[in-house]
Amino acid sequence: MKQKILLLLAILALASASAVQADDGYRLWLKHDRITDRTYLRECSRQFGNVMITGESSVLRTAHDEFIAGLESMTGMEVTEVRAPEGRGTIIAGTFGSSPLVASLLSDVQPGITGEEGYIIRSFRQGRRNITVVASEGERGVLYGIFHLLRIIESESPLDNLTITEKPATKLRLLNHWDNLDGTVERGYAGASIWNWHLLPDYIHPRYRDYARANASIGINGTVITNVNANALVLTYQYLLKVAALAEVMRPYGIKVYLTARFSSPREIGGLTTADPLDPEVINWWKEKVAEIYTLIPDFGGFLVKANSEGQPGPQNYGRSHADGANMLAGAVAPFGGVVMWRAFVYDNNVPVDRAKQAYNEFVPLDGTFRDNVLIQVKNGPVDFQPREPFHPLFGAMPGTPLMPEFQVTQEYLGCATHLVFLAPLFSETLASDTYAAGPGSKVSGVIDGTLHGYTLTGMAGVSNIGSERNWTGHLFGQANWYAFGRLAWNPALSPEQIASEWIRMTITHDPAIEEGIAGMMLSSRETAVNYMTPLGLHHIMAEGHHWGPGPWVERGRPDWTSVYYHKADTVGIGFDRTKNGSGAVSQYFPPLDSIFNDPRSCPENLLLWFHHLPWYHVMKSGRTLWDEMCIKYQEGVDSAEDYLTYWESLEGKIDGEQFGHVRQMLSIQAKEARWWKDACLTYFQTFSRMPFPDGVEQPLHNLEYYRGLRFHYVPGI
Ligand code: GCW
Repeated sequence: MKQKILLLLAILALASASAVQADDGYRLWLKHDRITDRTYLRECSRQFGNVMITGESSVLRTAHDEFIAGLESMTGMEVTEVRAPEGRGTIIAGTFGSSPLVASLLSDVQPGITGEEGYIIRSFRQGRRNITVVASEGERGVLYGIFHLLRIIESESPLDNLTITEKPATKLRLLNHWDNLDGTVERGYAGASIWNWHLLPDYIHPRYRDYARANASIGINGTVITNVNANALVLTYQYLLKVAALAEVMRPYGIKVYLTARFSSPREIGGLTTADPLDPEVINWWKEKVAEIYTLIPDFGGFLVKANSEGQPGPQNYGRSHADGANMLAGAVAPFGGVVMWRAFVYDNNVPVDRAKQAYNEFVPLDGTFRDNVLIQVKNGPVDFQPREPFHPLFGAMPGTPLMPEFQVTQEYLGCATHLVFLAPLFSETLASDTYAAGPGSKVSGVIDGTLHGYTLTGMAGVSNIGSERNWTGHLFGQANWYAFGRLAWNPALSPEQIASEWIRMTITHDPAIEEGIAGMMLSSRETAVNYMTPLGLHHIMAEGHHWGPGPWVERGRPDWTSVYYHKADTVGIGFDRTKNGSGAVSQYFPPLDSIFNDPRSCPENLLLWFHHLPWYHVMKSGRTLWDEMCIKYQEGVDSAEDYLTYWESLEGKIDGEQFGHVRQMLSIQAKEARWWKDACLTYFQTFSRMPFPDGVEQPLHNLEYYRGLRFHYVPGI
């Protein structure tokens, strides 16, 4: 009897071990599931049976551990660690400086080709041996090369004759966390902050390491761990110890920690009576504070600052300029190699005629006056992370100052974490925009990577969508946006198609037909969201405060926080006149863009109402009236959202059950909310156009009063 029970238990244990692990999303794109294709497995063992990853530094040790763990998990192989190439296949990784073997195998590589972070992966035969080399001038480069190789294996791509040379386009590839010290996350929709400030520095949650690892795997090399609406407390010794503990976890993954600096800190925690950046005591306070930080965190990255914007303190409180403020902080971090990222998202308390113009007006006159270690961090568009904006006119307009773009990975204006909106197309649209700053072909990406104006300091920031939910981002597809940000910060020229394909293969499936179907959904999803939220250049018409859901009727409060300020609908027409006869914002763009945007006939229709106030009867390229076109766009958005759900339902049983169920529910919410957006916006705008809905546009489910009367409590993210 006892034996029988033991046997049964053993069988049960075996059965559960071999059952497919339901995918709760925690492992992100680093699932490293066992590869089933036998030919591929044989190839792996031919190439990588022996491993020689040398080097004593913590980053190289990480590269070593990651490769072996990843390979063993994907192939089941037991690798042998060797001191010289052996057997059929050996992988050799290291820096040119620390591994004489690497240097001799790649003796043709000129210094500077990889830099500290780039890498070369080459595979070739040496006699009867297969050799794969992963090499860089810097240890981080080796780590990134190892993650690249793991990505190749994970997506079961060919392993022979690899000749890969990669070098990141930007130096600072950073996540920005809008995480507060009380554990909430501003515009965060994936649960509480991942930083447990209460338990730090003594308790190191395993998530911190997994976070660092995920970031390193896509080339992110820094993280600003606190909200730009900053709390001075984080600069106190008590909190700096906590920050230092986090920095320690990040270090082996090549990730530096940065903090947001509240400009009034000298007053709030320093006992001074002023925070005037030209005051000697203030200057000295920051110098000492910075020295204290570097004692605790020798590789501290620097500060990100939001000043004189939305109520944050700043140098203008003392009659000083943004440059005075930035340069003072930059002076404090300069001796330690730190940087200051000063945000251009500024607008003051005097409501401007056109908020879209303000950053340009304030910053262009300061061009060339910032210290070398200052970057100006500019949102991708001139208003605020809308589903579609033109690129920010500052790009190209500050040749003497490094600019780094800030993208929003968290979906503040794109359905929070509930809507599937793949953001690579949005990011790429900005990066590929031609600024014409130095003639045609002066793309935003060329500003950012420094080639256009010769910036030596370059970077890209993404406002994180990460929280403490098990799957990190709330929506499984939110992970794809984190992934896309990292990949584009590394290489802004990567296509959204390629990024989607990599992500799907590592996260969901290798089945080519399903991959194609899911990619189709992802790649169209941004346009779908634009259609059901803000088609034809509409913007900022979402609900007040939480920004979730439609609110085109919002008209109370500070004018440039209302919707009516932006859409300006009236019985004649709709749209914000930013032409030369209007606010003149078009003139902030270089010729010929200014004229292209200025004329409704040449202005791209997807930005039409951004730049023009046009009559409801305005004839569009399709031959329809503006009103009809707008209605049809809204309907298209709803139809596509419904198609996504239908398509996803066809995947039942073909992909992981937990992924399937999770996304199915999210898509069903999205389809419902897409209709809500359409119905609310169209019933509202119809009160101005007084025109009927054209054929093919479904009647709204409710009347305008119903939509206006909806109230929501405790929407996350504020
Ligand atoms: O988009 C707005 C957000 C604020 C945010 C601000 C900013 C952190 O609604 O929540 O504050 O932009 O970027 O500073």
